[in-house]
Amino acid sequence: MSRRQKLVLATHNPNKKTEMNAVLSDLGLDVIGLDQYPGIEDIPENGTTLLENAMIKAHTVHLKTGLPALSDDTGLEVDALHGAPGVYSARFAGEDSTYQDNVQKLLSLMEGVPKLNRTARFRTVIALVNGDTELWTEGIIEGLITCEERGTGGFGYDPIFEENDTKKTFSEMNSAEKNKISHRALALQKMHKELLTIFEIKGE
Ligand code: ITT
Repeated sequence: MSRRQKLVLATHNPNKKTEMNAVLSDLGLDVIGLDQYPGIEDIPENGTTLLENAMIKAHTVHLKTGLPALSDDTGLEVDALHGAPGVYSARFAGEDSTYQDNVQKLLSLMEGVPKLNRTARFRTVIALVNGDTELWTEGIIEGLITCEERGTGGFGYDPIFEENDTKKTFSEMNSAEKNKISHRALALQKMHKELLTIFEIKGE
């Protein structure tokens, strides 16, 4: 049996889980997914901010597992749409919408919008809940909404988000490239430092 300290990732999204694991792998923790807790079904995200939703997910999973729980809530904020879809990114095109439905809805709302006004950002809030400990970090990356999908990697809105420095969409990057600079990676890098202290992990 593993004697490593356990950390449970409070997400049902397998893409997020893979990206979170990539940044956390060097901590030496036993990182567990919700697949090991089939009793925990979709958690209602009825908050009005990313932070509220991240806290709801981390608290729910901590309560049900008794383990330190790490959650992620992410939104794409498009300036021409006054910050939409934001906290509603997962269900932008409706309650059961697919990634493709959401991408198509966004592209059609942005039809005719000039490049100058296609600015957008991904924002991720990562929350950790364990007993009395409750903390969160944020990561933001700026870019533009493209006029059509580009690339094959990633998930969600990745094919239509062109990152400012590289001019590549997240779907045109391989996973190592995305995991170095993404909103999620930035939030996780900050959380990584907190985890070192909380779990009393000795750095090199
Ligand atoms: P959990 O709540 O179980 O973690 P979720 O997919 O419902 O998973 P969110 O509530 O945070 O996650 O929804 C955010 C949506 O934003 C998600 O469904 C994707 O469409 C999109 N998204 C999140 N991270 C993304 C990323 O790194 N690249 C592209 N799109 C992303």
